[in-house]
Amino acid sequence: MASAAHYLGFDFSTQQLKVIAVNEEFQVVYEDNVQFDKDLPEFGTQGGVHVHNDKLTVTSPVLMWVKALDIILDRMKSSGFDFSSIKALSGTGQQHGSVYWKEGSRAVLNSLQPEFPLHTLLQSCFSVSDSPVWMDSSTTAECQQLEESVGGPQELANITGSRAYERFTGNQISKIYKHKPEAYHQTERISLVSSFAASLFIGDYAPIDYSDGSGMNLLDIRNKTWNEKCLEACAPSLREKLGPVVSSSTVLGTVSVYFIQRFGFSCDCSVVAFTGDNPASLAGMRLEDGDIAVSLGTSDTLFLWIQEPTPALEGHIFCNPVQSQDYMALLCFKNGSLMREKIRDECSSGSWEKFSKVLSLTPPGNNGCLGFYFDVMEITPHAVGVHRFNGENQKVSEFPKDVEIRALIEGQFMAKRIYAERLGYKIMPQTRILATGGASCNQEILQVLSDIFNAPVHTIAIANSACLGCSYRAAHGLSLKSSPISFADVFKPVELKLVVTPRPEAEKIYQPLLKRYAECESKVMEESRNK
Ligand code: 5FX
Repeated sequence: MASAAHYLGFDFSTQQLKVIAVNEEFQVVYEDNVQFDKDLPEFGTQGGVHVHNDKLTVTSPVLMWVKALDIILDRMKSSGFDFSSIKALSGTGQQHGSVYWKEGSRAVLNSLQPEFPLHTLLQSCFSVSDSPVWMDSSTTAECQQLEESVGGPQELANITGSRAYERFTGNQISKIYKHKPEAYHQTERISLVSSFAASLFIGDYAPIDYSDGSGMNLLDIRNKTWNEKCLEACAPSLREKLGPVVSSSTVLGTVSVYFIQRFGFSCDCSVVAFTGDNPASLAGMRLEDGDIAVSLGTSDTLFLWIQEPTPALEGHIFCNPVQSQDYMALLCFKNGSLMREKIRDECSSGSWEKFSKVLSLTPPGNNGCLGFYFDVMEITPHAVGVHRFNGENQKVSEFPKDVEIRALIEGQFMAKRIYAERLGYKIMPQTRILATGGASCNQEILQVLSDIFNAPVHTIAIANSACLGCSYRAAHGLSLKSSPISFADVFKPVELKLVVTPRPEAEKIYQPLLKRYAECESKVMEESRNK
């Protein structure tokens, strides 16, 4: 691998840090990951996070992420990887999480000594050692305050692309300011997980990119500048602490001397702005206008490329990570895999095989039985608990096991269709659904997805789309320096595998059911509010 040129992508996700190297043909030549729970047990995380006693506050130790980078780079070095061949690198992080750099840290970043690992050098650089992450839902009060100060939820959505969400960074910063004022005042820079990781590579504070910056309830997604009213509503001096915002394909500079001396990186190795994991996945999947990507992982997400933002009260509009004048719509559902696994354990003795068999034997539409399964407070919609309705719209406390399994899967996908349509998405004859993530290998689950959307479902022969997307973004960002070439011109569409097509009777069954699902959902939300 000595002479070829390479591009690197890093993914600081919730449970692990991943790295991928691609060659000039964009084939993967190196891949590795560090699992936070297993490889860094000294931090005592579960699934990469600490859930606090209130069950609402969720954080990750920032030094765990730093140490994971030390480990992954050391392993790459031991494997003989030629760092001098890397032309550019970029990366991604779980969205919304925030990192608080203590006064004086910029000077430390500027002069990292190559004989020491980063976690030793940076150990006293953080004014908040436990970073709030996207799973946190403890900032309801801050959300209300922000929405009120700009004239209501729709107004906030019109400016920032989303109404106030608990996990969105502005509200998290506001909570830190209120509850840890001293730490806040000692903070010189606030980064997102993505820009924090980029900062490690450039040895300076890296700017936040437009796309990940759209997940903060602070950025005006049309002007691409911080919105003064939002900043003021969250915390004082926030503009200085956040620094500038840049387009997601900006070359921020080159790697710092630390990486040249410690690992043998070339002094010309460019660092392209890091972005959020969902935007990075859009790049990795090489999504085309009109496609709808459904990622079935820890959280389920659904995203699409759009030209015109139409912010709604549920869901998010972000700046597009590969074409900065365009946008992407995102819906995030917290009760994804963990909920499916829970029902699998309860209703099919922990076996996916039995679970799938039930799906193939039960009728589409579940004889009118509908279910809402929110083990933890859901993001879309804001509701919690398990709620079941029989065919007569009456609430029931239990379903037979096979009905329960189908109600869960149908409910999860009906919610996705309803919310995508509310964001302006229209299912057309040419609509393609691109499924990724753990559950995308389950054909019976995908059949339900296909039936409910009345569209064919394809899978993509790529894993780790966010991480891979960043190696592509690194290459694209670098090439933009010499010519204004579009991402789609550099990367041809990804190869898809058609897995399932909708059953002919599906649309007729699900059209009325979708309407009923939306009505029952209003009742569920009403109940959650009154709890
Ligand atoms: C998106 O808004 C989310 O909160 C999640 O998908 C995180 O980005 C997961 F890392």
